[in-house]
Amino acid sequence: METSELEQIDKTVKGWLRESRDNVLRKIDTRLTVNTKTSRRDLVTNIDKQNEKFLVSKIREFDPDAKILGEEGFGDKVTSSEGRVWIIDPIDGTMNFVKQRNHFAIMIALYQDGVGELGYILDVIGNRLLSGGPKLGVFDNGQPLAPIENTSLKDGLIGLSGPMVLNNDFNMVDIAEKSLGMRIYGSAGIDIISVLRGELVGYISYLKPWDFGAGKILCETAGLEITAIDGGQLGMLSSTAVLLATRNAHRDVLTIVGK
Ligand code: 2AM
Ligand code: CA
Ligand code: CA
Ligand code: CA
Repeated sequence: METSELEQIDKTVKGWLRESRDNVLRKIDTRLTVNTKTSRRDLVTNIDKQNEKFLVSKIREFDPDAKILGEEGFGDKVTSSEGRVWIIDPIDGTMNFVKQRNHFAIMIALYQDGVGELGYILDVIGNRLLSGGPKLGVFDNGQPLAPIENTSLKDGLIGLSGPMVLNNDFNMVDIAEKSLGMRIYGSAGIDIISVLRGELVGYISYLKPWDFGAGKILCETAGLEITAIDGGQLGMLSSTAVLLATRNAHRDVLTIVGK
């Protein structure tokens, strides 16, 4: 896609995100309908569903030929990365949303033939939007993102997933011990924003395409490494343990994992 076209799309998506945030904030103090999915820790609320429906309808109207992959299933069954594919996570960090009404994100990504074009992660309560892509650059609330220092694992905080630490998957306890400290935020979007802003040196979690779709585009553009935890390539439709980090911390983690 051409830069001028991407700039036009970028303005449009930011409008959807403003509206989407307003919708969520308007209902944040109402009683939520909460349902479980695969386990008692895997939740979906009426707001997740409403927000996905809202974003799907905006995308359909704007880009009727594209495919849409949404976590809650209001998009399409997407089995190939061909063509234009929009990926939506309407509320990332649903457990935080339910228990804290804070520390959750709305995420949107646009891929063309498997190549990331635009990514958006909005920290709803913090009102912070990380946005952009390879042709536009990365922006933090509209300002060019500050350069990210290539910090090593031993000199930084690492964002981890609770279940991975509890099970010590991939030597997660060693990884935490080698760092200056671990943080478990419970939202991939909030973790990825923190890595982009240099507050964390990396983030590791089992993720689905809607969890890392936007983050992959922003991280790659910002010069961070993002791969599967064995160092293998991360396709846009992968569901796997994901490692994103500065170059140095990425290397440090792979060494501990044994790759
Ligand atoms: P979600 O809130 O959109 O489901 C911590 O739970 C992070 O991992 C969140 O970003 C969450 O996204 C994501 N995640 C991925 N798979 C999950 C699962 N099976 N249960 C809970 N969270 C999951
Ligand atoms: Ca979910
Ligand atoms: Ca998610
Ligand atoms: Ca979600």
